[in-house]
Amino acid sequence: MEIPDMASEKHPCRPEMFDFEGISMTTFFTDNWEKVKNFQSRPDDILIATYPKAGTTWVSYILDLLYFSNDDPECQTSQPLNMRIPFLESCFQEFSMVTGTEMADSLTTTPRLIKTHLPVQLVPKSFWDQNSRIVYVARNAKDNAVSYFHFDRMNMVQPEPGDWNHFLEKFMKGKNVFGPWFDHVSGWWEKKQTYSNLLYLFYEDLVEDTGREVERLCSFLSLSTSVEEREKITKVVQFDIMKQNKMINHETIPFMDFKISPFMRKGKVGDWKCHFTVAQNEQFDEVYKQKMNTTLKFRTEI
Ligand code: PPS
Repeated sequence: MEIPDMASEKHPCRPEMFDFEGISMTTFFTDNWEKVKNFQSRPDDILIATYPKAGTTWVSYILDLLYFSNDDPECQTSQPLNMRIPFLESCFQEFSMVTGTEMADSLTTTPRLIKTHLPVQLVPKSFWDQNSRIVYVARNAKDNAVSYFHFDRMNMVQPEPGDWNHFLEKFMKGKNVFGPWFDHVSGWWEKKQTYSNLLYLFYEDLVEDTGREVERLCSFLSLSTSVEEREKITKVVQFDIMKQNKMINHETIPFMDFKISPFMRKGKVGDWKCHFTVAQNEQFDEVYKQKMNTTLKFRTEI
């Protein structure tokens, strides 16, 4: 099957958004919904859950290395990460890609690492029933919004973002694919209070001290990875090295246009300062105060 060339800024195939269970979605994440909803998790599965652009790929790669670098180093240099870690709700069949559920069902690894951007209330029930382990990664709203804006510019299967001001308005209203950032990060934070198999990580902590966060992951997952191995992993998951790694940097994905923006773009905390005007920042802070009535605290600079 021929893969359509999606690398054009004004591509007619950019999807419409619609309301799905109270969340803005595109058909790429709802077309396979019955199978997603009824997905059978296993007790040893590890679900990597994030709002888009919060550090999914980073933590996915760290987990992949922690579990599989000794068993199958060849796989890591020959198979893109997105072929090894299924994106549960994804359904890009028109690009000859198997659905996330099919890929997860056919995974032979133990554990299975599975990625999702679903808000907590839409996660398939079996993950809770099986008491699967979950790693959630959250990123401060301002940097998350900037990263999402550039992603929507370069990813032709995302809705057209418009200009930065338009996108930011949409972000504040929670009208992005996978819904409001505010509800996503706080919904998962609330869940953590009652579900002990959930580790809640912050992108800013990963940038500040990657090695410490790798150690935190090992401790949560009861992994006895040696200090040497952890140090090795910490080195290869640094931004500049990951950016050069074709198996990780998403270069193999047909609908992303790297001429517009790379997937591994800046990898910084505080890049929002290069995008927000003073007025936008004040308005954003006001909206943030209204929507974030929670104990959850983020750092917008480190
Ligand atoms: S996605 O599409 O939702 O899976 O994207 P996701 O992987 O969650 O987020 C992409 C952003 O994470 C940055 N990133 C990193 N930053 C620092 N260090 C490392 N190693 C790293 N790996 C990925 C990536 O650059 C995107 O952020 P921005 O701000 O756009 O650069």
